[in-house]
Amino acid sequence: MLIKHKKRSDCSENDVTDQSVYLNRRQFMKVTGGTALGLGLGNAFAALQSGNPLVPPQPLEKAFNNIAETSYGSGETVAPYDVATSYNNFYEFGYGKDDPAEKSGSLQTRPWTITVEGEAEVTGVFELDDIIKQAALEERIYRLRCVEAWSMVIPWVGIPLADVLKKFKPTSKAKYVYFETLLDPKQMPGQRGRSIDWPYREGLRIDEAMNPLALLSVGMYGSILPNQNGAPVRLVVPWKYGFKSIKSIVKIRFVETMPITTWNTLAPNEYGFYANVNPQVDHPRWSQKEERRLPSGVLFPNVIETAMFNGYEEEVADLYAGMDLKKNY
Ligand SMILES: Nc1nc2c(c(=O)[nH]1)N[C@H]1C(S)=C(S)[C@@H](COP(=O)(O)O)O[C@H]1N2
Ligand SMILES: [Mo]
Repeated sequence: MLIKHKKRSDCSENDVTDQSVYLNRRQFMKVTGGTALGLGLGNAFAALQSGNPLVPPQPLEKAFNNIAETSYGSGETVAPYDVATSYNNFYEFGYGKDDPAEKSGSLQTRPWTITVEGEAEVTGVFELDDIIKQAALEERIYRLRCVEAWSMVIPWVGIPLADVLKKFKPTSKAKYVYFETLLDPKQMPGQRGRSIDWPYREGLRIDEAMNPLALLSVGMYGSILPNQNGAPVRLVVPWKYGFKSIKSIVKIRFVETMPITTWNTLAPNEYGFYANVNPQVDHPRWSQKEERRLPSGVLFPNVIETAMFNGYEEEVADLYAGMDLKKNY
């Protein structure tokens, strides 16, 4: 436990800062054409924030057609594509922020099946592409707030999780939904280490999973998910800390009792099952009152206040009515 614990903190405090400086520098040089001081810093920052490095480089394998736009996130400044795809947490490929982009290239994401088990009428093994074909894809621009106190805004493409789960007809005993990532140390070098009891596991209470905000994402920036972002299918639960948004899902199990989840098991006093974004409940080793909104670095720290439920209070507060959120963190 202590060893695992230490790795998490290494990554969250030292590495994060160095990497963000590096990213910011790259973005900065791009915007200013290499003459960083040619523009006032304020102008460069404005260009960075409003500029156009938002689109994935084309062609990016196959892009989706017929994605319904929704109003979620209009008015947000979306992270540049190369920030969202080069600063990642995906421990199956290593603990560094750049490991997922560097080491996930060989992950085979097609064909891909999801096994559905447990308290549901419809169970079995399903082709991901069949699930996608039957669904209406939507674009949802969401804030992603990592428990490590950085955040970014990402335009996801996906299916409301409720639409997918309802197809399996969960029974009245299905009080929670449990998710598992692929277990394959051959493709996922980080799984050759044992500091985490692989596969990565996550879960939601059934009413949380059915909330309209919860998304089963199969793409971002109008294209399929890059491997480092959890291809070919991941959760996005924007009112919770990022670790709830499990990547590369191969199993969905409807269960009656609260399932075992990876970070909660590793350090229960630091990472709760609920993991709702909450500026009033600090992590034992750092404050959760603020976050670095990426792109961010030494010149542009871009530190903002963290909002309750990551700003989605109106949509989700009802789920927790009467619960002590300091205890059920
Ligand atoms: N399977 C798996 N899913 C995961 C993780 C992981 O290490 N393994 N990291 C989580 C964490 S801590 C965060 S912040 C988000 C990061 O998503 P992103 O890299 O697409 O921004 O993925 C989450 N999902
Ligand atoms: Mo995270």
